[in-house]
Amino acid sequence: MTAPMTSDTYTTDWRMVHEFVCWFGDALTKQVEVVTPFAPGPVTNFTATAGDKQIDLSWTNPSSFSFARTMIRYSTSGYPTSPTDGMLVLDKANTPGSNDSHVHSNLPYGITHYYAAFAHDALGNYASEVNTSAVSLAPGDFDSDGDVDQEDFGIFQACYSGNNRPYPDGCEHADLHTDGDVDQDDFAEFHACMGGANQPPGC
Ligand SMILES: [Ca+2]
Ligand SMILES: [Ca+2]
Repeated sequence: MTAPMTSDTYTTDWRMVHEFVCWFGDALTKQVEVVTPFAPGPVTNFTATAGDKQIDLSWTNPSSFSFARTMIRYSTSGYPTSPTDGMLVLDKANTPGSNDSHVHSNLPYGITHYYAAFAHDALGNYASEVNTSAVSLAPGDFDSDGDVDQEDFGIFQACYSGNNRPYPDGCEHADLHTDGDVDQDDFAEFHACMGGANQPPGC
């Protein structure tokens, strides 16, 4: 018997059934009280880190025993204010107290993304929301100022390692081809994104 979703006192009649067909014997009436469990605590350490047309999200799930999943929603006009506001990023099951992460990808660049995380139990009781935000970057905009210009090219040159050679620490964004080096392939992608100072990126 599955409890109704709404907390209340319910009256149930119980009878025996023979061969799954014929009811027999007296009915036994029982009152069943369905209570609402406490919502889990909110997520903690909710952070958004900007990347190339993506935003990396990470958070820690609450240690509450009733915790079942974390729902993350977003909007580009302001923080979602409820579990039905904004657009869904994910609704992900995990264990209480676990660390979790997600890459929100294929985003338009240069736009602030406002996130709200709602931990909840299996019955849809939501914790208070936790917010974070980040601006998605254009590929090649290494100094995060909205353009791809000579200053970014200077950073690219400092990161240049050559074919099949590992790039220096802190240069992962310059590996536009994401193959472990910063070489001619990455330059081709960088060059396609160059739009000049204070201009929209070309990619
Ligand atoms: Ca730039
Ligand atoms: Ca590369």
